[in-house]
Amino acid sequence: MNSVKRVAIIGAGPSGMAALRAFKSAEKSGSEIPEVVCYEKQDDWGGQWNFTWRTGTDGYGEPVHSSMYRNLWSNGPKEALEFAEYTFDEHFNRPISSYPPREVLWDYINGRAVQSGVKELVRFAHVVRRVEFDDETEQFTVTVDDLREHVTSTEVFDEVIVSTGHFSFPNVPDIAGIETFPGEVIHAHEFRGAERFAGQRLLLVGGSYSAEDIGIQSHKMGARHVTMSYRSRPQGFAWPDGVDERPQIDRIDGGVATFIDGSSGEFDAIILCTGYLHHYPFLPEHLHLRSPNNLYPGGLYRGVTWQANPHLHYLGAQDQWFTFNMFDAQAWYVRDLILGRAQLPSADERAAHMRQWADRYRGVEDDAAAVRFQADYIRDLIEQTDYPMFDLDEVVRIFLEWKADKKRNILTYRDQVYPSVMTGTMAAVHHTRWIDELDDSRERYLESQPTADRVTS
Ligand code: FAD
Ligand code: NA7
Repeated sequence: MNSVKRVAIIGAGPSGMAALRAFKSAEKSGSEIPEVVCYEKQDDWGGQWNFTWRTGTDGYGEPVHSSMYRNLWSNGPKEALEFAEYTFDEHFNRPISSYPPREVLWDYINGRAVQSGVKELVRFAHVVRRVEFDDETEQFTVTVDDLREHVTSTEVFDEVIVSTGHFSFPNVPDIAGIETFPGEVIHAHEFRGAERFAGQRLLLVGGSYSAEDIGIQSHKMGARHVTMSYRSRPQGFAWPDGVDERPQIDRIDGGVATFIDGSSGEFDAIILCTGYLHHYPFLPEHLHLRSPNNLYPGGLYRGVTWQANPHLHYLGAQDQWFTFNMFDAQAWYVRDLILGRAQLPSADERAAHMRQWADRYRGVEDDAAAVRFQADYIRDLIEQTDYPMFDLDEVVRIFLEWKADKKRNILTYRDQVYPSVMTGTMAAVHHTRWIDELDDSRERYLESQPTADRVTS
């Protein structure tokens, strides 16, 4: 019998890549590491950042994973997501702006993973179909389809890390009368670019990041009018002319939507920006996380380890203020549990720890408290491992400045710059304002960028 522990990582997006890097870094520092296999259903890594023009199904007939669109620029400052042990300075060798476009962030994630030499651990175009746990052997059987060779195989693992993300399976509510709408109805998951909505009256359903960003992207690309319909509370930004917010839709009759305040409007297209489902079709119900999109999903000790079966771990399952460096903090901790460097407390102790954090989360009342909650959560993780601690309070400060910049002007916040928490380097002011830039490519972005003082809105 094979005595080396085997670990399966499912998904090679930023979270899975963080797990790969975590194991490599332990190996580099002289630790013996388990046999690690990462299954990725796409041909390349990067998860959401691996852009595809496709919608619906991919070239293998699998559900398209990424919800990103061509013109996406980071929606938060890069200084808040920077890896503590692979900085933007190290990757780009010069200051870049605070809100890079998608391709540039992919380049950064890819750069670190390539530097770690972990590509050979990933089986690309391999989709995980089923994960089962045997209570007697305390091992998982993982069933995988090789999408290129059309071969199904099963392998046995001691630990499974689920890093398949939770912004891929659309939450699609029914809306009274929507079947009578003559125009196009899509979910944000299928939105790839706003050019085709130029001249149109758009109705976006939802009041969070997707509605906000698809709304202003569409405005930038010449939509005639954008209305966003919120369920709980308006986003409350100072929207430019041609963009407004209304409460929830009461009903739709043909091209006309009526809102619950009695107002109505005529629209050409509807985009449902109504969020995503935690959906893990390869997991049986007893291992399957079910949660709304929030900062402390139930059932996960320290936000990562499945309480009912601590050989199963989830990375990146939270709603995300922090992203890449939070995935690192989680990955380093899970790695240390698996290596035995960190001790897993008893089930009762874990439950008490989860209760304490869940109670605290219930007390979170506004965005500032939410950011602090996630910062403290990350601090708690990093304190358990050798991941470099960084100034989380400074990241919180940057997040709050970002929020204030957005309030001041939703169209110029991406022109602002912040200092790196890791290196102190001040970001460069981008050569072109976000609202004027129509070429989002890496090449265009990296054209010479003068460093200048902070842009004022
Ligand atoms: P994902 O990136 O979703 O990666 C999961 C991986 O798992 C994918 O590669 C997928 O192919 C693979 N996979 C799924 N199922 C299987 C299976 N059964 N078998 C094998 N492989 C599988 N974050 C930011 O920091 N800044 C932003 O500006 C930002 N913008 C965003 C915009 C959109 C539209 C969305 C949806 C998200 C955005 N995010 C942003 C958050 C984003 O979720 C994270 O940055 C990050 O991509 C999450 O990484 P992940 O690895 O957890 O999941
Ligand atoms: P979010 O942040 O989960 O938000 C989903 C939004 O959809 C939120 O405003 C919800 O309203 C709204 N929603 C959900 N169901 C309905 C129904 N039935 N009717 C009306 N509105 C509804 O998802 P996003 O896509 O915006 O963002 C996800 C990630 O993608 C994020 O991390 C970004 O980085 C990009 P609520 O406020 O709950 O009342």
